[in-house]
Amino acid sequence: MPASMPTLMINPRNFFVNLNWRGSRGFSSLHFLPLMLLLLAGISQPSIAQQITVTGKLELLRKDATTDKDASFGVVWLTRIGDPGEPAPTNGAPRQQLVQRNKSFNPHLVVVQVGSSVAFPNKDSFFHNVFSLFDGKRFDLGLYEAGSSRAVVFDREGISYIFCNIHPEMSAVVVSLKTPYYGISDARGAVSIADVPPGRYELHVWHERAIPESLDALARTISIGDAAHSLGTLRVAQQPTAPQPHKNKYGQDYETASPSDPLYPHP
Ligand SMILES: [Cu+2]
Repeated sequence: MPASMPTLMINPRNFFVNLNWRGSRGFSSLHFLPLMLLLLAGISQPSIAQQITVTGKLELLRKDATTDKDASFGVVWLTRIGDPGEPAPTNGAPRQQLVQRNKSFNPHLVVVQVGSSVAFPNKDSFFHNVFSLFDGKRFDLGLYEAGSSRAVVFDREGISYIFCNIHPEMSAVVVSLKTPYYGISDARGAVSIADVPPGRYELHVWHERAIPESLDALARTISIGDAAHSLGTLRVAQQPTAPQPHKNKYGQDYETASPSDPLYPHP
């Protein structure tokens, strides 16, 4: 910096201005009063946008109009309108994982931003073969043994249904979104999305047991202002029947016995 350049230190919290004119001895700071006022006018708005918490309650409605007591694992997300998409997180070590233990995935549902990696550690004492052949990300991690782990990068938006080719009772879901503004409902249906900047958003709701049309009907444009925002009750119609048993990775029915023998041969 040249010796004659002014150095301005402005703290917007208390509007304290420290003006130091290097190399100009005897120059009163009063000479810079108009400049100071201009600068203060420019910083009169808070420099950090306020972050809003968006809340809502998801209800799963049965065919007989009663509500399901367990409304967990619904996903509610906000996509910023006019925004090409939030920057994807860097592909570092997976920050989320779907653990295989006691022939089940834990947790049942994981939500990630597109570009994120999810780890699939096998904590059982036998083999699993994790695969996904449906919407979202398609992959097959093959047969892998106790104590080992694999990771998958979810590089496109969508719902990935995760299964094991050995144990038909194992299932999980990975939802990959182009936004960091999402919440997962708890058993009571409560959803909270933290740190949302004010603006206009497209609201989306998803639940594994929902009738798709009822999810489409909930999609709408919302405006988030500078105060806490409630989405109210999000009523989702639940599918009247249990989902059909899924096929294995070859599109065939599972064998009736589900082998958990470590020597289970690769089909
Ligand atoms: Cu398995």
